[in-house]
Amino acid sequence: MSDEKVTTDIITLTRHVLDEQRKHKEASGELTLLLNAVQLGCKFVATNVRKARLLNLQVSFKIGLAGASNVQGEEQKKLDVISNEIFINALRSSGRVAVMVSEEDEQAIIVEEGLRGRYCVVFDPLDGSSNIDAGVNVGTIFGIYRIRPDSTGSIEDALRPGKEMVVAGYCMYGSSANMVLSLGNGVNGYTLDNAIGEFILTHPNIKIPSRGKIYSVNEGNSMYWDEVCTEYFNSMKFPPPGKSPYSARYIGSMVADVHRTLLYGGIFAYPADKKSKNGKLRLLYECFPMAYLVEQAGGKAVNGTGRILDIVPDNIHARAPIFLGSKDDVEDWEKINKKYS
Ligand code: AHM
Ligand code: MG
Repeated sequence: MSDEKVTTDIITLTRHVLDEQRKHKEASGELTLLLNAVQLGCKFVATNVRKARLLNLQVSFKIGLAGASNVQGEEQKKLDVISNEIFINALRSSGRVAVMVSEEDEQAIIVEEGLRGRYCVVFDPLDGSSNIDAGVNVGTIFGIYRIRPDSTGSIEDALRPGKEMVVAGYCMYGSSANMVLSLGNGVNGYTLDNAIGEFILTHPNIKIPSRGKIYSVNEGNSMYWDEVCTEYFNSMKFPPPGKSPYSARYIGSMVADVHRTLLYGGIFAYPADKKSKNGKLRLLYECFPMAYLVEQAGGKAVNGTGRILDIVPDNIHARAPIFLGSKDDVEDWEKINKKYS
């Protein structure tokens, strides 16, 4: 035997969720089974993202191009299409899901009767996939509602404010796969240990700093901004004497930009502007889960008129402007917004 110490008592995501549920409420095990399906989906997508990246280094075609053929001359499916199929299959076969809403599908998916459970899952299977060829981190974003007591599963179960979600999370596929999850009592981060195929608790109780030093927005849109955004982001770049300006960081992949914001603080924004009247990001499976995580970590997430999580979506692919991150930074934006409204 070598002298290397082996940790024999690790906290896996499943163990942690069961422990937390026991502390806070009755654990029925239903949600744990559903989360196992989510974990399976994330592990499977992580493997495919890694494979596709490797393939991209080996051959000269772009992995993001549908219709390109691989070395065997077979048709390549786009990675976001594959990821969507992976999630739909994992969720459906768990027997715990009644309704699914995916960014990739125009219509909500109602699970057939024999397999139908009591949850509604909204997800973006592979967000940020447009810049995947550059090796940028991408991720899966998801939110889970319990279906309404009188429902057997319909689109109405998804058209509810984000504050009614019972779980929100994302998995970021980078040098490792990182799952960040909230069941409504704080936020925890888990890292996939490829050797044993389990997510291990590595970032317990994530708290977002109350003020950060970073702003994150697509400044290429600044010619379309209104006076609120112009004044706010100028105030970060040209602070009063004695204060340092903020740093700019914008990856263009929401999971990566929000992950950094959760860990380091600051503000991430995708505002409405003259070109995109409702912003770009989708409420159900982009804004809601991220707003939920940020609030659970002690931060704020607003859209311009109020809290993101209070919005009642009028369609499953509705968009909303979003400003999220450190409490003080978001409140500074709200102050300027109030001045102009
Ligand atoms: P997608 O769902 O088509 O991948 O688009 C969402 C992505 C987010 O990850 C990111 O925050 C945003 O689009 C970036 O948009 P832009 O390139 O306009 O700055
Ligand atoms: Mg997306």
